[in-house]
Amino acid sequence: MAVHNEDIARQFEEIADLLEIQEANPFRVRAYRNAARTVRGLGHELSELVARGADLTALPGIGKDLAAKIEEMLQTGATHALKVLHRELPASLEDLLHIPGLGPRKVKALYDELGIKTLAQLEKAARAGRVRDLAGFGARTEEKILESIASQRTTEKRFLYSRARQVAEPLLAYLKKIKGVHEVVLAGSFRRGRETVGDLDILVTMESGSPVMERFTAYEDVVEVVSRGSTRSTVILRDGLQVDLRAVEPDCFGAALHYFTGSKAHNIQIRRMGQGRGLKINEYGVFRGDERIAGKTEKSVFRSVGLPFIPPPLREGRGEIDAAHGGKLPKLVELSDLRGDLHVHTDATDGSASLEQMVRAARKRGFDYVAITDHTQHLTIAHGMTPDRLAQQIDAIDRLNESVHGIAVLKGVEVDILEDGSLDMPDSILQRLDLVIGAVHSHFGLSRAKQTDRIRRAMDHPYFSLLAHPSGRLLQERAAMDVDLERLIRHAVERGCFLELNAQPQRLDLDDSQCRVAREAGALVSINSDAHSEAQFSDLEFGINQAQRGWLEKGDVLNTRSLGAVRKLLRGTMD
Ligand code: DGT
Ligand code: CA
Ligand code: CA
Repeated sequence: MAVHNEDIARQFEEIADLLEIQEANPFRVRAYRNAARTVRGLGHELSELVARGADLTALPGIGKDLAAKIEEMLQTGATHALKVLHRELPASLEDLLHIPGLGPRKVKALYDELGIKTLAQLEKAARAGRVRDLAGFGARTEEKILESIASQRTTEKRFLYSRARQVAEPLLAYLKKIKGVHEVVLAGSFRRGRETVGDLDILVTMESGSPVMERFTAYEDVVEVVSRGSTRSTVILRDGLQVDLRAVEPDCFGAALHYFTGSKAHNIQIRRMGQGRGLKINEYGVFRGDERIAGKTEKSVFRSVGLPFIPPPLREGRGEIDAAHGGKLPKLVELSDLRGDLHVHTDATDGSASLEQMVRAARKRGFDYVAITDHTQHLTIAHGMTPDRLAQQIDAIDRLNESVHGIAVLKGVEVDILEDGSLDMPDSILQRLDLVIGAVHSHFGLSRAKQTDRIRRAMDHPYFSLLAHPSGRLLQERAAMDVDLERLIRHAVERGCFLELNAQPQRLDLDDSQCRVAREAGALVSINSDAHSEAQFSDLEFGINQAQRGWLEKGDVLNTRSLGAVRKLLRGTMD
């Protein structure tokens, strides 16, 4: 069985969580967390590195012991260290840790004092009002626990796009190698670039007699074959992701691709347009009576109802058909339009690479500029910078700009927006910067009015340039803050500052509809990687997906501008 980096990272995280519950040495805990982050940030599968004989201890934060554990996991899928911990602590405690607001300390209190090991036990105790009396809990916490258990129950299991892609890529490569197979294409929500996907929908065309279905169901990561037929099979992969595979005739490939790309809402609207013209449109083609008049390509399907090609990210039934009809489809921003990245970390705070390494990696991607924006001291877990340390970094960037050619390094900071809306860094330092990114990292639970006011106040600060990850959500982990985002978007326009579309796959914040609101309000959006390692610049691809789903054009995006134009726009926010 192939062991992916994500599997390894998760086990390291679980070890860190369980060690923390055991109150183990914090340095040990941190070593595992850093290792998880390093593994996630790698551009290559560890299995490939090891197969090539690479020395894992050369990776940041990976010593001999962790390297041995990685090799153990690659060989056996698991590590002895985690098994030992599971003997001491029940594995189900991990589920408790996934409840927002329950960190290791609280989970330990629940376990030690109430003997709670599972979600079901937690729910029962919370219902009976036994949780509120524990030190550090209270009635509000108890209520929140019950809410999040209930919401976990009702939300279907979805997968982050990034995770789905990790699983899809080797599967697609495998399918392409099967004898007699021609096209292999991912359709569904994945093709539309949604931030999460429910399942993968793969279409293939092939010569008759190709063993594609047998080989698909025999894929090494398949744990369950739900159904197997000659034109359609469904399997479940090891991590729970479902995959539908459909074999289609080349003559109706376009119709099938259009149908299975969806969305359902979009399909229904297209089918209705067809009906208005006396056409029947389904996954087998476009028919007038019994005659198939289109369907070999997607373009032919759109043409049959008088429309130009509509890019998949727009196909959500949110006005794209009217726009296409009126010749008003947006010309979507693309990855190659980005000229720089305005949100990047280094090992001065919680990044894993040095200032110089990050700058070189940005230059290698062809960027004209990159902004270094490390954390401030209020964010202690990220080793946030004091004013003195930021001043040193500013000097270091000045020196670097003299020695590095081909890219401009902008001086920035990701400053914590404190509870009262003030910024966690004195003005005397902020004024030396090219840009100031403000970010909420605490007090997510304020009331809507207070939260909106807090952020507005931060935006009113004379040196505020850009609002990082505006909703604060972490997909599948933390809900968006209760905040009036439309108001903040309008405020950004009035104030002349900008909003981020954070490209980290778990953030993608702004989300697609918020991007669209920003565009309509005339606010410029900056698509930023928030890279914490050299490899994470490639997260920008996820940001571009989301931007496209939000109808953004090149002109709507701040960092498609030239260095000169960006400098000028940023200077506007800094005086
Ligand atoms: P997901 O998997 O929940 O992330 O979302 P999708 O969009 O991939 O949905 P899925 O996998 O259920 O179906 C794939 C596509 O097939 C969907 O986007 C549109 C098409 N489709 C599925 N069911 C229907 C239906 O009842 N009517 C129409 N018109 N299209 C459908
Ligand atoms: Ca799907
Ligand atoms: Ca499906």
